[in-house]
Amino acid sequence: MRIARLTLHRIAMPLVRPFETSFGVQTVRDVVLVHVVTADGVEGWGECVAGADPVYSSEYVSGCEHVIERYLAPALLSAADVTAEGLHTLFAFVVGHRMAKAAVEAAILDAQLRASGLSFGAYLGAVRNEVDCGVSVGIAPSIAELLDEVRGYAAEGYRRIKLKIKPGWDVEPVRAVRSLLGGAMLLQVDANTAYTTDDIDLLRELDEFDLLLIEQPFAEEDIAAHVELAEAIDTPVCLDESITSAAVAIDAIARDATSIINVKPGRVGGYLEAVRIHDACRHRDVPVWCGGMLETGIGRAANVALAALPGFTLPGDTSASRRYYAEDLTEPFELVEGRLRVPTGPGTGVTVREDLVAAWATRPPLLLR
Ligand code: OSB
Ligand code: MG
Repeated sequence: MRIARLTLHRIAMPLVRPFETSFGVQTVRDVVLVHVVTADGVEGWGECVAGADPVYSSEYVSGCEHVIERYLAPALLSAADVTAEGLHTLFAFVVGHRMAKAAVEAAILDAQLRASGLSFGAYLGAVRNEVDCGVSVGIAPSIAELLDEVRGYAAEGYRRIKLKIKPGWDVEPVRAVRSLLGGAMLLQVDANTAYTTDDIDLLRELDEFDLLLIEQPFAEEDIAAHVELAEAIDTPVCLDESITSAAVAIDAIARDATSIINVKPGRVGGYLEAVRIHDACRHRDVPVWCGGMLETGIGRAANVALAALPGFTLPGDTSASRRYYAEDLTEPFELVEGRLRVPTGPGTGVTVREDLVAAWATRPPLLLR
C-alpha cells in the first residue's frame, strides 16, 4: 500500500487515580496518536506509549513526535509500497527510538489488516478469544489505602495483582497485601530499576511471600546484576526495561538473568518484534506476559490480541479501561470474570472516537503528506 497522509495528534487524558512508581507520580497521560490514510482511503491508528518524561526509558512523548515528524513519516510517505513487515528495513536508518517506530508500525498494521479484513489476533497468531487480566497497583500514601485499592481490584475479579515497590515501600506493603489476599491469589512486584545489588539481602526477604516474580529490580543495562540476584533468591526474576529486542531477550535468558519476560510492543519497536520475543521465549520454555503502559483503547486492543498468543501463559497488565480512564478513546474494555475479550473485527477491531481526539487535543493536529 501507499501512505497518502499521516497525522500526529497530541492529547491529554486524566487518569482516574494518580499512578505512582519508583520514577514518580503520574496523573495525566500525554499521548501521541498516529493516524494514517492509504492512497486507497483505508485508515489506521497507532498509539505511542512513551511517557511525558524520559524516566521509564530514554524515550518521551515530544521526542517520539519529533522522530516521527522528522524521520519516520518522510520515509513512509516517500515509499512506493509500504507493509508492516517492511518497516523494520525502512526504518533501520534510525537507531533506537523503538516507541516512535512501534506507534507508526501499529497504525500501518491496523490499516493493512483493515484492508485485508483480518484482525490483529488472527494476524499475530492468537489461540484464545479472551485473556486473563492482572492489575498494576501504584505506590500508595499508606498501607491502609493500598489495601483499600487492592481489595477493590480483587472484588472486580482481577486474576493477579502487581505491586509497585521501591526502597522504603517493599517488604511491609507486600506482607500486608499477601495477608489480605491469602495464599491463592497470584501476586508479583515491580521495582522499575529502583534497587542495586547492595539490596540483595533485602530482596531475599520477599521470598517468604510466594511471589510469582520480581520485575526489573536493577538498571536497564545491568544484565549481570540480575544474574547475581536470580542466583541469590527463590523468587523468579522478570525483566521489563532491559528487554529492548528479541536479541537481548535471547541473551538475557541464556545468561539466566531472567526466567519470565514482560513483553511490551512499544518498548521493543512494535508488535512484530514482540511476536519474535514470544516465539524465542516459547522455544526456550520461558513464560511471557503482556505488560502495559496505561494504554488507551487503541493500544489496549492490540495488546489484548497479543496476549492471546500461546506463550502468554501469565495474566497481563491488560486491565479494563475504567482502571485508567473515566472515558476511553474507543469502546471501553470491560472485565468479565477477570478476563478481557480479544476484539475480532478487522485491524484492532475498535473504533476511535475522533470527537474525543479533537476535544482532548493539547495542540492542533500535525498533518504530514
Ligand atoms: O513498569 O510495567 C511498568 C506503567 C507505565 C510505565 C511502566 C510500567 C507501567 C505499569 C502499568 O506497571 C501497566 C498498565 O497497567 O498499563
Ligand atoms: Mg515494569
